[in-house]
Amino acid sequence: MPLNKLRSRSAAALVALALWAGCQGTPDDLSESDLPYDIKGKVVSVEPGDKTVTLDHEDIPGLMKGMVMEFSVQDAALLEGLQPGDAVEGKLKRKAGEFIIIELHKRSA
Ligand SMILES: [Cu+2]
Repeated sequence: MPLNKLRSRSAAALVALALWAGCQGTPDDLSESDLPYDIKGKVVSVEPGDKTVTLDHEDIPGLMKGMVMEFSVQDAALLEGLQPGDAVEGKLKRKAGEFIIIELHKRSA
């Protein structure tokens, strides 16, 4: 129940953000945030309370080399069931100069 509440609240926030971006965003901002990157790596640590995950990620072509770094996730639910050491893959967007993970799941080894 509290989780559902949280989800609908962040969904509402996303809609508000999307509306705002539609009104205020320059074409440059839109192309930045519309382009998702594939990401592959290994979970180093998971912080659902902060909606962040630290990944040891592989090279992301056109974006960055492989490294260990912390990412924000769009929804804490994306982190459910993930543990340090899990091999994962997902999608990453750039939003307002920040990286945000919009999809993340375990890779079938
Ligand atoms: Cu990185």
